[in-house]
Amino acid sequence: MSTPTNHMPTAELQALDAAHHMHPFTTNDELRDRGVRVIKSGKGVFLKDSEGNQILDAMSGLWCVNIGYGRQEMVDVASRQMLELPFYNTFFNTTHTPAIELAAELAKLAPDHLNHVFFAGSGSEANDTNLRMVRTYWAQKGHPEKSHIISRKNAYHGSTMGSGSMGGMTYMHEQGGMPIPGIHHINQPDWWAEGGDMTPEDFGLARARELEAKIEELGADKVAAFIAEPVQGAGGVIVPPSTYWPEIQRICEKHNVLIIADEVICGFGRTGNWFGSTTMGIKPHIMTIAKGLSSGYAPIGGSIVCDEVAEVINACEFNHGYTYSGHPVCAAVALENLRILQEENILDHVNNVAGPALHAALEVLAEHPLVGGMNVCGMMASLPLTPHKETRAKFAMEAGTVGFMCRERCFANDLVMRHVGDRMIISPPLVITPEEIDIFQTRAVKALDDTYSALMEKDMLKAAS
Ligand code: PXG
Repeated sequence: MSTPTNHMPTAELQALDAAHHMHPFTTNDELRDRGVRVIKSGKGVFLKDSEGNQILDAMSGLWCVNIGYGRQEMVDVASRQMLELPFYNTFFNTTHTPAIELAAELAKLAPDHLNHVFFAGSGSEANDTNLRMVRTYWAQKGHPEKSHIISRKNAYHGSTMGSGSMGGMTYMHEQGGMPIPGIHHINQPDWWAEGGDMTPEDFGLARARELEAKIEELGADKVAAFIAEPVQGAGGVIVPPSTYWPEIQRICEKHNVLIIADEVICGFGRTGNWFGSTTMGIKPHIMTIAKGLSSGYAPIGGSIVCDEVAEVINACEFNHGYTYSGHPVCAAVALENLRILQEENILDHVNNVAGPALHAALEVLAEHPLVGGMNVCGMMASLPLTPHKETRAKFAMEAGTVGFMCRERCFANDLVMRHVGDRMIISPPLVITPEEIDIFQTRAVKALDDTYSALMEKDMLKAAS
């Protein structure tokens, strides 16, 4: 078999999948019993499954297909590059044109002081690079003890030992010996769930000042870096209050702590600028990139590094790298993606067309009796579900039960919305049109109505005491 066969009956594909394929973040036995959904193709913002359903993908795959599915230009570039040079490494005094051009293009697009790129195959790998790079930076400067990293609870930075440890997902830490030593987590700026009676502004300041308290507890001479997503994605699209990031920036500058902005979701137009750091007013030393860098057409990630850190790292041998660092096919595909984003003015589309239309649709959805508000930044959003709008109450049953019910009803209505706990997540391809946003709204209302009816029927619309 030279190419995957696309015409086996669904049941056979499901049986083969269950027999041989171990899915990430999945209880595979349960999935086998439920039957996996087989996705066959994609065009624009729509997916087609093996039963022929046309599903609107309001998650861009996994927050990544920014330019939409099915772009012929991406295919052409990949095939040309595969013929010309499918692989060569960048380890031993060699380089190649796609890696050179992509690094230069990223330096042009990134904020002024960020001019150097270390490539990886994914966001997780890039964050492992960052962990070693900031520690090496301080060690080279004569401060090897300045090695601790501060991150946040409920952050997502990847699934490898380093990135998973920097992430703040406790259910990940429970398996396999994470977090590794030297990583600390402070609370997240989630006003909706944790702000209580405070104003968002006061809450934002209070949460930022937890960073200062943690730095003082550890000693500023021990803290290498603070890592955070400009807007938390996998944690539930948590848009920080306006006071949060300016205070974080002040604290990091005061205590000489590097800032790693994890732009894996926020980068490449998702928040309306090239990078979420610009949207949030952050001046990072390193930005983690992946996902939207290639719109998911090829696996590639990296770290965009500031002049100051690069100068120190470039002066030593940094014993780190991946076979596929700067992979020529992936780099060529990423370059083509950046060309499309620029030539088709997709950021203007986000800011003037799709963003406002999505905002309007979310305002309608936020009126639904099951929805307790909305968190939105550009083209990423979440709708927290609640049994009681006024008090932002949680449900009486285990967190995620209602979110999961809603996700299943979205799928049944040919819509992909992911759930994080009891929040519904929206992060569609940036190229989505207002007409497609109307379809999204109609299907989302139907899914919310269906969830609401099911909750009423089962007497589950109860708040936790
Ligand atoms: N940083 C951030 C901010 C991410 O969102 C990573 C790093 C890791 O990237 P890789 O390419 O190694 O996966 C991510 C990935 C979800 C979900 O369910 C989110 C991610 C990955 C898988 C699932 O929301 N984000």
